[in-house]
Amino acid sequence: MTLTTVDATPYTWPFDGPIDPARTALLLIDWQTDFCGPGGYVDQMGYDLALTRAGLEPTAHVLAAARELGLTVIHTREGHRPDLSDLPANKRWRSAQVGAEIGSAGPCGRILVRGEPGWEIVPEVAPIPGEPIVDKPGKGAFYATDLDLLLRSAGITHIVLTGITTDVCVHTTMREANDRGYECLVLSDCTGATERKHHEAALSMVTMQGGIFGAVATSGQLLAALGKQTVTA
Ligand code: C5J
Repeated sequence: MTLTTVDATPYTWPFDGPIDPARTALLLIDWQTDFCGPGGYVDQMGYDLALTRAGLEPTAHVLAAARELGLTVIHTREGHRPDLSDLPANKRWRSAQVGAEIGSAGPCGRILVRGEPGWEIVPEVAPIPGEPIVDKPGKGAFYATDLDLLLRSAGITHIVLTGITTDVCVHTTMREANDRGYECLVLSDCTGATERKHHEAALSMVTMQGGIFGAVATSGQLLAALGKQTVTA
């Protein structure tokens, strides 16, 4: 199987030649019930779940291809210790202002608390044995976690990002990865935000200044580069 480059924006990704599965990781960021399931954190705040769920199906196709080709697959989860000792006071306070206080009881258990039903990754893109799950207390997946160590130990230099939400945890993680020298690609239809305009703005920001944080492509464009057929609904 010959892998090629991705017809991405604003440049053909990656910058240094065809995709190398041995050096490329697929990152699945915070596909948790709290962010895309009924009764979770985002639902409790009153946002339209269709927006955060939109990327699930394309992500499942990309995940299947990545597993088949042997890419490193890493999942992340945002959440806090049950005693909330890793929850900054301002984060808690702000969540209370919008009616979904982190740590309080909701339909899916305590909001954004590790071990609760709402904190689990949804079945459509659930991890399988052997795929690391990185638990993070913040928005960026590199902060206060061993993600960088996992990636470097596996020889990863390139990262494909999927997940929710585009403008918060995906964007923060992409910026963190870019600063660490990883060559990043975000998949536009494998992400989603609580507001469409924020999703679009976040993707647009990636492409400014020649790809300030990396590049943007669709799942179809990535799958074509991986020699896989695009699945149309
Ligand atoms: C948010 C996230 N939006 N996973 N978290 O609070 O993007």
